[in-house]
Amino acid sequence: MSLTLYMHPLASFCQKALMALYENDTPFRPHLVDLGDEAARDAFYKLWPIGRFPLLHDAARDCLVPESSIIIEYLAQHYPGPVRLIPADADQAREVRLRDRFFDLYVHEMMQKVITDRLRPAGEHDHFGVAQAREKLRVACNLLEQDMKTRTWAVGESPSMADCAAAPALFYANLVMPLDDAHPHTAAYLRRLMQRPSFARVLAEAQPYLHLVPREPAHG
Ligand SMILES: N[C@@H](CCC(=O)N[C@@H](CS)C(=O)NCC(=O)O)C(=O)O
Repeated sequence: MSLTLYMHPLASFCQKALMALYENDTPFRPHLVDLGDEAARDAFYKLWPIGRFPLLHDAARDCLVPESSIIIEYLAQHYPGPVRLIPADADQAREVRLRDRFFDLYVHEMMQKVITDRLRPAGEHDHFGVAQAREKLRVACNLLEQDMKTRTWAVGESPSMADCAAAPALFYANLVMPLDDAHPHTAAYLRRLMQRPSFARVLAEAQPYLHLVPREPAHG
């Protein structure tokens, strides 16, 4: 087994890469990084000074692959399986990449902004930034809601990289802005994603840590 994934089961972008690995039963060694542990943090920053995970190491090709989308592209190229997360058709592949960007930039990062602000010390909150992120998240979900009226998956008839991006982004977004309230088709899409065995496994592995997600805004 040549692949090692530096990750944490609670970390949403790691969940995106994990879903892709589980979709194809790709063999890999999970390396859990506890960023709260100084030694583990230092070791990880030595590998990848940007300090964000997931990070994939492939001993067979002697390379490090950061960034969840690039990891999925790498797996599709070098460790393909029966589930084609990047379609062979160039136009469909571009559509998948567009949707992947949409979920990362306008759903995932907006959700992250809202949740990580809750971890800031009193007096250091970015109320303006959080309000902006909530509004962008709402607009993104409005757009998605139109699409999901007629779609099962993000693009085409089978799950792709875009669905791997959607799953954790929508799972945590739902904690910040309950989707059933105004986005019923998006909520139904999230339920489909949660029933997909790959993401169900991701969530089962995150379960012991989920209580660490701050649900309520901190004061200050
Ligand atoms: N664009 C990156 C984002 C990765 C990211 O934000 N990872 C978070 C965990 S979900 C992280 O490493 N946070 C730790 C930190 O910022 O210190 C990707 O797609 O992999």
